[in-house]
Amino acid sequence: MTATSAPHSIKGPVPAPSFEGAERLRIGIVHARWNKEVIDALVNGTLETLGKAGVLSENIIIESVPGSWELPFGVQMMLSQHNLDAVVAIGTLIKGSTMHFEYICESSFHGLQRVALDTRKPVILGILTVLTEEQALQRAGIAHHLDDPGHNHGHDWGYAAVEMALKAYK
Ligand code: DLZ
Repeated sequence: MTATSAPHSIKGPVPAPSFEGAERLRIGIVHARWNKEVIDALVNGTLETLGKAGVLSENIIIESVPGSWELPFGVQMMLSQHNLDAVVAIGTLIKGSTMHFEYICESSFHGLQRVALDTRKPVILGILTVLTEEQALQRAGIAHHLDDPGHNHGHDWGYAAVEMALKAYK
């Protein structure tokens, strides 16, 4: 390892051992439109692993909401209007100089969990909550100006959606 390369990390999930049956699944993505560059990378990362796991592109629907605050309602509406097996909610909250960040983080996290438990449908938490723009770029795998562009967390969310959708599939 050179002095500038990224240190070894043990964090992060391993994908489920099997995604058998994924071709039957219908998956939704609802994404916020704040911090678009990062959001685009995260949505693409999610789509990549949904495809790798075997979900058909015609069985994926994508909608957007203004910001992360609107994600719980957006997911609830999507679940009520479409027959879906899981939804990935994608947003990026970057801390500013006021308390806005803390309130939106807390409410959107609680809201998404509530929607999942109330509807009995898996809702995948795809919201980055970061302190700097740099951290957001790294967690979307697009910090190309660095030696290591980082890891696209959307990859983990796609796999998580398939795993949880298969668990809930009737
Ligand atoms: C207002 C706001 C702020 C300050 N920051 C973000 C952010 O970093 N990421 C995000 O997704 N949304 C942000 N928003 C917008 C709110 O989520 C919401 O869309 C507006 O307050 C309108 O309800």
